[in-house]
Amino acid sequence: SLLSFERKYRVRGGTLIGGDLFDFWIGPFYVGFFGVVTAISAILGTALIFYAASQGPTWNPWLISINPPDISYGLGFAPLAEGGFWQVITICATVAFVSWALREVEICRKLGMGYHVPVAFGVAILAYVTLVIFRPFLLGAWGFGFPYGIFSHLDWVSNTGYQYVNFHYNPAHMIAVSFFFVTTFALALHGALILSAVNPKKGEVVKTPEYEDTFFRDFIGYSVGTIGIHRLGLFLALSAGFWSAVCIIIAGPLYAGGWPEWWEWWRNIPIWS
Ligand code: BCL
Ligand code: UQ2
Repeated sequence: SLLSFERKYRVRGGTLIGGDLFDFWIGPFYVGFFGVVTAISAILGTALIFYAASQGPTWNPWLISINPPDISYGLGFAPLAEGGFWQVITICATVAFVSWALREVEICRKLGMGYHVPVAFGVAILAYVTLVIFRPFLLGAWGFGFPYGIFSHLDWVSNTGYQYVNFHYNPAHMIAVSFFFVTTFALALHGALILSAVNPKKGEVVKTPEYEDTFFRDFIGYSVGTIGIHRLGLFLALSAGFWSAVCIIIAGPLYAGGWPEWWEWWRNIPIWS
């Protein structure tokens, strides 16, 4: 059912395509052209996952795996049972993710808001298409994509990592991992600070944002500010996803050796060599 304030935000317009045709809600959900596209591609993709699984050797959820084609198929289409399912599922997933982002754009436009949410989701989509489309394309075979399975994708990450000897030495992987860690640090600081201000002793009133600023000025001489922490958090999180995409796109297409040896140039700098 509709919350009291929702009615006035259910505004017409802002659609990118389809005009008024899909400009309606089903219960709490905005539909839109891209809602229809997402629904069709997500349902089709999910159905194909179940059908492909039914053709496989197991129903054990940990072991089900829908694999990309053999490398020998290159960038061509493979028969359904030999990686074709993976190819069609990848198309369905990409269409579903992109149309989900565009549906977010339409909702932003209706509400006159910034595009921060779809931009942020766009970075997650970038990481995904880098793994299953851009990198396999640059390497010349869809077979370089990761398999859709719980254990099998873990095996893929491990095998792909060891193919470059020690993936921890991949400089972009270092940056991505560091951004993931700093993101959790920043969110822990922020969550803790907010809760500390809004959970006063019994009988006391909630503390204002000035208290939050003052805490950090007393503590480390600097406060990033209440809007600043949200800008910082978004930057850190998007950087984590962005550098993840970079770390995998360079592994193979740009540099095929082991990552530990990549650092030779650094070890050979005259200052310390
Ligand atoms: Mg590593 C990648 C961390 C050790 C090999 N590694 C990553 C990165 C991340 C990371 C930086 C994965 C996140 C990512 O891409 O997000 N690795 C990491 C850490 C360690 C580590 C912290 C550690 O040791 C402490 N890695 C190692 C070891 C190697 C190794 C040394 C193996 C031996 N690592 C690799 C390889 C890869 C990584 C190989 C990668 O390929 C991967 C990477 O960078 O990929 C880009 C990005 C986010 C996504 C891709 C998610 C996209 C989501 C989509 C758009 C939406 C999904 C919707 C969903 C289907 C809907 C469901 C509906 C719900 C049910 C409602
Ligand atoms: C802050 C602030 C908030 C916050 C946090 C800080 C009042 C409610 C967490 C403190 C954050 C700083 C100093 C940045 C730390 C830097 C990194 C890279 C983690 O000042 O303003 O708003 O939530």
